[in-house]
Amino acid sequence: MSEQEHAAQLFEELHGRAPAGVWAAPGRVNLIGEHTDYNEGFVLPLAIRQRCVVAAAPATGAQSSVTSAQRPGETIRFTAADLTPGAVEGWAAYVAGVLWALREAGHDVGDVDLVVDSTVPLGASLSSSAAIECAVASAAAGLAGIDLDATQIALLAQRAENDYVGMPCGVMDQMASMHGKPGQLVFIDTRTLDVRNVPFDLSGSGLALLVIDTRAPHALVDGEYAARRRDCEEAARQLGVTALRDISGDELDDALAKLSDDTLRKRARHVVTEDDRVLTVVDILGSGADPREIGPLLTASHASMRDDFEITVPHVDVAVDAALAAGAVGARMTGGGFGGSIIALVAAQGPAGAEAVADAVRQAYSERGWTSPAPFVTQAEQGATRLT
Ligand code: GAF
Repeated sequence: MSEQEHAAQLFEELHGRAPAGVWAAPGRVNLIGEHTDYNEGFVLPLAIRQRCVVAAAPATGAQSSVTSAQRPGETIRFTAADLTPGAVEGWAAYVAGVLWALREAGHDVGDVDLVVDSTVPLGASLSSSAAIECAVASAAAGLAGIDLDATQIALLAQRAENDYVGMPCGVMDQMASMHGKPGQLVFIDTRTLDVRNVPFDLSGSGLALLVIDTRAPHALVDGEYAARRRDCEEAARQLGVTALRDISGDELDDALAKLSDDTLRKRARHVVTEDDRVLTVVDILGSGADPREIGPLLTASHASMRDDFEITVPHVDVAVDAALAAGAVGARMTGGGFGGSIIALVAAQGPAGAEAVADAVRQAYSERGWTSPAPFVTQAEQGATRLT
């Protein structure tokens, strides 16, 4: 049974009628450009196969209802018109937050019955939250007949996460989930919100993109994320620029000399060099050169996150080192940090292929007595869409 059939069936069981429609939005991996989005810089994510599916219909009762296929038996209810931040907590806050954000933006969204079913793993830095937000926003807008483009939905989803859930994320994850295309990266200028798709089909070059969910325990993620964001804003303030995006690689040394302490210097160096790496990767892939050429840039991005932005943890560093030692062309942590997943650009097959690299990481974890990681090969997939 397909995902949409599964979500629709569960909807029918719960509500005694068919849903009016089924929508889906995927998670993402970020190829490169980490913690650059809230610095108004550049990011280069791709949508992945794992996604959140939402079966939806206008509510028949006086309230909205939300049920997750991952938590059957638990239905959360609220009234859309009465929503305020904090009123709904836990996983359902991502859903309530989207309805709240739509209404705050002046859209006449009424109460809805929703069944959500997600294959995006939680806590793996693969944007399970953006997937549910974008799927619910697409469904709610679709049901109400509100015509919003992909970027408008991404911004509303981000608002839900910032102001309802309380996580001060940038806009990358929601934009990736909305704008993903099969075989294409989503190159985003987060200042202008211009989006350009960059071809990313590795099959012709004998390569694969391996994702390894380290399953490392996450701790203090939101607090550390907010702290990094504050450091970057303080560095920009001291440099007299709107955002670190405004410092070019050529100006970096002069800029670093003006900052008040080493922590701010390290944070700024990561962001400025990471923006440059994104642009170089876009040039390489856009020119049709061998994708292997991006490998060293991925690995340099990881070193920058480890040493300057200080957002990696031992599980992540061990996975990257083991992947490189096993012959990966490049490897880096992906996402916000402090755990989650790594990506490795690897040969599709052979002694340094995806299987061998995944095995090497499993072996490194087993030697340390750590929970076995969860590897999978991914490619660029379709962004949010209406399924039925
Ligand atoms: C998280 C955030 F949600 C994104 O906006 C981005 O900042 C990312 O961390 C780091 O690049 O996924």
